[in-house]
Amino acid sequence: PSRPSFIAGNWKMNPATLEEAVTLAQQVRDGVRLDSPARVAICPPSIYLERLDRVLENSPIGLGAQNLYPEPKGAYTGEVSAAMLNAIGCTHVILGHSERRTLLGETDAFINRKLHAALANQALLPIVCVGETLDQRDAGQTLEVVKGQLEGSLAGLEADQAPQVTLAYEPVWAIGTGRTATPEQAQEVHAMIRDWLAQRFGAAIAARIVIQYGGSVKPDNARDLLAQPDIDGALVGGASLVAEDFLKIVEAAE
Ligand code: G2H
Repeated sequence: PSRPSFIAGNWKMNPATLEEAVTLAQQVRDGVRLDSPARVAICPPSIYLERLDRVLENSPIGLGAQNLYPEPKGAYTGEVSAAMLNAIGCTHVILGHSERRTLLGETDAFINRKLHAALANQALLPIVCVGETLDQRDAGQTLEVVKGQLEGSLAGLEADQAPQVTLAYEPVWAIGTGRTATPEQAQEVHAMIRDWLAQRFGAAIAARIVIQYGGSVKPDNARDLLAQPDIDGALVGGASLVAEDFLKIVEAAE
């Protein structure tokens, strides 16, 4: 398929100090080949973004935030807008991560507002996360849950905007648990997501949309996951905090 591989590091609330964050970003920057066919981004805590934008200057590595607030400015204590992220050099933003859905009560409707805020701000490319819990999988509801999340979080998205969106399928039961979906389990859901996208936007557009897998991606399982026809990249949590591991996952995508 004519889709680039895209590996993004979701640093979550790590590392603990700015100094460590700078070192990690430098190691990633220096380790990714300039001519790498894979797209690469790191998504550090928002407080580190401005500093790390300087580290990544003149490198092909994207800089992503982990969240935004869908209004341009105003009385939203603790929040940050799409334009603010853009102004300090962000190229990407993760939206609707399951940790935010669970710990902070984010709904598909709220994620959808964030999606439109990111896209209205031309240069901020959203990574929209979806995925089922273990109870939902065991109850045979995986496909219906993921479809519901796609419908809600991508509501109102126009076909011409759709290729700017990256989707990340992250089964909640595989996140940070060391329990990865098998390549076949992941591929099954990725194929369903691609079908849904084809029905919604047409097959040609669906074929261009990058779908990442996330959930305990490590150097030793990345290659098999990425070999699946509809797995176009990875959203990497824990392993993105060790430059050597993250770079091995990037290599697996090349
Ligand atoms: C899933 C993933 C990154 P981890 O949340 O978004 O984290 O690789 O640690 O499971």
